[in-house]
Amino acid sequence: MLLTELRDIAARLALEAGALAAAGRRDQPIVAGTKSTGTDMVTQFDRAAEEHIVGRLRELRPHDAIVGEEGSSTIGTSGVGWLIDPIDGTTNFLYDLPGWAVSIAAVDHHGTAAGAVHVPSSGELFTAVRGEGAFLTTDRGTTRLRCSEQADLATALVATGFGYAPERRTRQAVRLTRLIGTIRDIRRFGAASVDLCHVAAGRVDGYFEEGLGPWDLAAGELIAREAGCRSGDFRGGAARPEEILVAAPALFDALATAILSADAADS
Ligand code: LIP
Repeated sequence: MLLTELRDIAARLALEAGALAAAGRRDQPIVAGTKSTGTDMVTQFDRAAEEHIVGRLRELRPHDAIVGEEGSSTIGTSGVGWLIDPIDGTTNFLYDLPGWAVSIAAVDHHGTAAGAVHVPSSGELFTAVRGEGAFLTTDRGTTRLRCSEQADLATALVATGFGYAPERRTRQAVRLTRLIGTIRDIRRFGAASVDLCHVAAGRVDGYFEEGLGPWDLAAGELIAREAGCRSGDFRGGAARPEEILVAAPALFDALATAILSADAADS
């Protein structure tokens, strides 16, 4: 199976699931529940979108493993697995705000092989294949993504997000009060996969967050790397759901140091 075929499947299913969720949000009353905390939301459309994606993957790739945010878990035998966030940015979706996305990544024994992030509110489809670049497709065509060349922390625009647990969110906000004076400004869009695509597109110069799920970052982190961004944790290690920093290469070390310094000021 060529990696480009995995990308095409991810893209097709992200578009299908995005259309399904958007139509449901428009035409039906929303039924919301909670997961890890009282603000960690899930709707019937999160579940419906995941069920759609899983069903289609079983048709197209019956021997692959599948892990979805809303509980799907299938062991595979093919060496290929899928990480699904059927609606990333569920709070945005619940409040009928733009900026929620469908994020689908294919992984193999080398890591993330291909990924797609679809933002229904903008019609944008971000895709990447390992080693073959990252692209943005809209109704105006397809363009190659390149991250920014920002090297100056003081004029860097940085995206971030906050956890669902109030204590963690408070600690993250306190750190931000120490960081925000050292950068241009922050943006909090509400969906990690979209934040990562914004870095890939050079719309923000960096993004960092902690406490994500593997499905939040798998596709977007590949897209960002394939767009030339540097990816890691705050201390020189590899990016992981617990701690991710993605930024313009010339900015990465200064931003990582600033984040750690803001943390240290708290201890
Ligand atoms: C969201 C992440 C976002 C984070 C939110 C939430 P969900 O995922 O994409 O970056 O800040 O707190 O975790 O729960 O909407 O799929």
